[in-house]
Amino acid sequence: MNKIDSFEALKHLENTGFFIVRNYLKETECQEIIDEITLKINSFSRGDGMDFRHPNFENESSLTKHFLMNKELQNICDSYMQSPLIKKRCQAGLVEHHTNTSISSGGGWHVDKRSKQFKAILYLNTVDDSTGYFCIIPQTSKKLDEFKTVPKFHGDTSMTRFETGELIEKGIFETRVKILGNPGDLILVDTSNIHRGEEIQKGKRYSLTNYYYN
Ligand SMILES: O=C(O)CCC(=O)C(=O)O
Ligand SMILES: [Fe+2]
Repeated sequence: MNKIDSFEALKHLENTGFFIVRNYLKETECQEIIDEITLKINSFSRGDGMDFRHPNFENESSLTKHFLMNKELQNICDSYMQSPLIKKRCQAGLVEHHTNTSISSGGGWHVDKRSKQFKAILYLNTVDDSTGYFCIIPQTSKKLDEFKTVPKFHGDTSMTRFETGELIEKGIFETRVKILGNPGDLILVDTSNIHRGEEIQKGKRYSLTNYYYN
């Protein structure tokens, strides 16, 4: 398991909105977690992108619990957020390709919140250009007011969803960073930057996501 250079991580989070830690978890451990997800898949529900999600997988898997309770990640979260943690949970996700259906993790360009939000996303299998990679437009959190938002559903006032067309028109779509990776690669991210899970073109993507609520 690789240790995180927290100075670098905090600097990158501040400057770009994300930081990648390669090879954070062993591939054998990732496979164990995939096996646990596979066993429990009937208790998962569909997310916004028609992906499968379990909101509290730490209750089903000790390796997942260990990932959620990781002190190193918590310390980076504390330093970055500069506000006390209220609760945390670990979501397990499976994005699976189906012909003629658009499936992604999260469904389209969005921010989770319009204010700082720290998350840690762990890829459990190989994520290439066609397996629903995480994608982020760096340095967007401080200029959200420049973009119009679209409601997620009738009456939605969260102002968290954006249209691809507008991101292209305003010239920031081109600056997006596609995060591909191997099993065990970890993404630390401030999800108040515009991001999405890309639509999956083939195969499956398994991941764990730590949610930290401050
Ligand atoms: O898992 C991903 O690639 C991103 C998911 C996401 O943005 C979300 O669930 O808010
Ligand atoms: Fe998100």
